[in-house]
Amino acid sequence: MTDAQRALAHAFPKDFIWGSATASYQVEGFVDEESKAEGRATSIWDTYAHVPGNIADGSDGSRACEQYTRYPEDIALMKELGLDAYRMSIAWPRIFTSLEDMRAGRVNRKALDHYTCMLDALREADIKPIVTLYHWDLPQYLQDEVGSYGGGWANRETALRFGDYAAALAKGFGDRVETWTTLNEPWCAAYLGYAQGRHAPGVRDDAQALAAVHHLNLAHGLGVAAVKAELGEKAQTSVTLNLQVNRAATDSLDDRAAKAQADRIANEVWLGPMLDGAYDPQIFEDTRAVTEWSFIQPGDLEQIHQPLNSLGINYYCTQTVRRAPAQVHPQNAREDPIVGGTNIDILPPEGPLTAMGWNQEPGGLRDIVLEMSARYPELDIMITENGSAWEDELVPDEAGEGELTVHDPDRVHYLSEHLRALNEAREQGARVTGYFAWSLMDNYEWALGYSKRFGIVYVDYPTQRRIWKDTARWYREFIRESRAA
Ligand code: GBH
Repeated sequence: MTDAQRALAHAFPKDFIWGSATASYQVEGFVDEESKAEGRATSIWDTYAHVPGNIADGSDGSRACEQYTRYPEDIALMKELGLDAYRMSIAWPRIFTSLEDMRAGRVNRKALDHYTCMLDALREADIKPIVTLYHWDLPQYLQDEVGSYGGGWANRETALRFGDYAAALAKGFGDRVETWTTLNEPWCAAYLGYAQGRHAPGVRDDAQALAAVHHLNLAHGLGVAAVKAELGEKAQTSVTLNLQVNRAATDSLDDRAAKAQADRIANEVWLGPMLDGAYDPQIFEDTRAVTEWSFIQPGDLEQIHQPLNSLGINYYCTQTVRRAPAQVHPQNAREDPIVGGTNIDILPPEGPLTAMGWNQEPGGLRDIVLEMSARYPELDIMITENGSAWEDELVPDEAGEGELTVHDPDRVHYLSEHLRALNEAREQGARVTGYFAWSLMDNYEWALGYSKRFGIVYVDYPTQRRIWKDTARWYREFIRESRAA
């Protein structure tokens, strides 16, 4: 750790929350034979992963990091890292294992017991759980057509059922969980899932994607209301958004208008209803050719607009946009057009790029945090994900006999530069209360399978060994320093 990094650690307040994040389908495993007795419905990700060609390495989440059974070991790991908090998600398909059970309100006791034990183990380790209700693993029975059901998030039913699911979790874990996050990155769920088809359920239909946007908003509102109804004011509520940081390619009016339009379809569709109580009417104009938004019903906006305690922001990179010239950029021609934004061109990112092909621009984190903090001064802001993938290589650890490690200076650099940018925002008055590194360990990177590694800890999948990368050691030291002096 450099002196500058040490000084940076000291700049953070003593009660700042240092954490790390994962998601159920990405780490749990336990979906096959052994899990049958435990009860679990198929999720849309099982289905999607089994379609040849959908996943880069043809894999699925059936084993992943086996955290469902290995959580005691993983909590010990968190403890050793010195984490204050663990951001995890609950698998909806484990809680209600069939449509019949869901409709009858019959919760799967075994899954409830499992998460209860895990939450108790976290409490024992003095690690605060930040629980996400939905991180993309929708039960397949809500996607399949049965009566009024089916279509997943394109169907209003799914939002209504999410409200029941949230109530069941609040009832089940209310005395063990303080911070409840309704959704993780509804942008991905709606647009990657229903417009681009790059995520489950693999639909490519812009009108369905916009219906999904609205129903995810509605689900959020119903979820917050259900949690508060069950637990009252002791429950802290939040939502996690991957707010896009769009930069205009030039200062021209056209490019700035393209940026504003990209911001609306990516960010304002959530911020407006959830935090301001309305959709920006310009969004309806932008998407006129796609849908008339007739799925919005009277009372929906009031339902969606619930008071929140905090806003979670996931931040990875920025993108540069411009008004599409008559002849569309060849790079963009391959890309999926933005919903309602075929006149927006996304420019290729500029290096040095991560293994995901994403640019590294810590200033984007500072900017979005300052912007949100100025706009919503009453909300705490948590960085619920931030991290990077690199071509990690296992090598012998010179320091430990026979041990292995990964030297990942690029990841340490990414992390420290983003923390520096975050601290700048903080020092300029932003109300940031926590930071969660994505991810605690390498895991199932969705359509990229196990080919991309975001962990601060390496997972050797065949043996399931957890191996500390340099970043893990660096983060532990950083956290220690921030509490010292
Ligand atoms: C998060 O998604 C997820 O919450 C998490 O589950 C996942 O493992 C993690 O990040 C890493 O991917 O695609 O080149 O235009 C992040 C998804 C990242 C989607 C940035 C949009 C824009 C860059 N977002 N991305 S690009």
